[in-house]
Amino acid sequence: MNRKIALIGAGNIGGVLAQQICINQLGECVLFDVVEGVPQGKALDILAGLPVVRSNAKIKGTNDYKDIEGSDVVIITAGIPRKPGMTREDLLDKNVGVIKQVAANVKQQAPNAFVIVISNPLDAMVYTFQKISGFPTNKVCGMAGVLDSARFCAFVALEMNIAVTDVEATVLGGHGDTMVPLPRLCKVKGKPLTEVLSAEKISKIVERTKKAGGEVIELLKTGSAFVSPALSALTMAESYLKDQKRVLPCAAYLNGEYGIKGYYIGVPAVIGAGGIEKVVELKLNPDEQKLLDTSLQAVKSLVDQIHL
Ligand code: TXD
Repeated sequence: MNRKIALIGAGNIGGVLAQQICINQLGECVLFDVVEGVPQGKALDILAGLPVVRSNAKIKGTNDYKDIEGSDVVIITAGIPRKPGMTREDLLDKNVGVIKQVAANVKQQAPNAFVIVISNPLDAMVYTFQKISGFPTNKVCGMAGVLDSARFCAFVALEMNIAVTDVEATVLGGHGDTMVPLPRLCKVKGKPLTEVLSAEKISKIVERTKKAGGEVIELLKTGSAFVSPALSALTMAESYLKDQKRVLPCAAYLNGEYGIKGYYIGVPAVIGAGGIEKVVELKLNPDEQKLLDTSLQAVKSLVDQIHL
């Protein structure tokens, strides 16, 4: 069955996503942006590279929402990214307006899609999309946890000089300074991280993970991380399209899990053909639960400012 994947926003992340979707032949790709020429130009560039990698994927760049009609998956990166010195929260006003407009159009053209929001401030943008579109909460989620957890794994592997594939880590909470990396549950080939690294080293890795997005921005100066976010969202889309039922940390709607109700926040969840099929509840100790509650307060204060 041919699947259709719409990318709303043809900027840095949208461009890498389009390229990866086509190379991996995940489905037909439609790249949408409000800026004329950019989605068409990126689509043409990718199209021309596909014979080289022997991919028969279809891709189209467009400024017309009609082209995303009937999409199975919609991935949203529309909005503005951070510049050096900015917090994710500084993007709120501008990106709320963008997401409201995107939600109205996605609702009209692709009412059955599984939606992955990437735009920042992430948890508040997912919330906005769901409220405006009225989509079932299990069909709307946000990408942050896969990326934050991957960053955690990458830094552990770097520190220990071992393969990243032998490190398993989870980051919970909102996608901001209050995110909650969980060293207690991080495993290096089955061994708890706390048994293989000193408390001081772990604390440095946790801090670096929390600030990893900012570290990239300070280096790039003109935008934020875009390859790792695209690969993370791709993993989520693939799990949905292929019904892989992978357990992936993502911003999911909570209905009492972790003692939280009515908000989107980062937790591990099963992603399969049913969308967010299940929220996985980890047994947190009191300190970890406290950190998650603090993170929720940060998410709530942003959501409250939107007045939806
Ligand atoms: O983990 C995460 N969730 C993130 C999120 C990790 C990294 C970056 N994260 C956020 O993703 C970042 O803060 C931004 O809010 C988004 C997109 O980042 P990207 O680097 O792709 O930004 P770009 O290159 O500026 O692309 C944004 C595109 C750009 O082409 C605009 O023309 C377009 O969005 N745009 C719109 N498209 C459609 N509709 C509207 N209204 C619109 N407004 C701008």
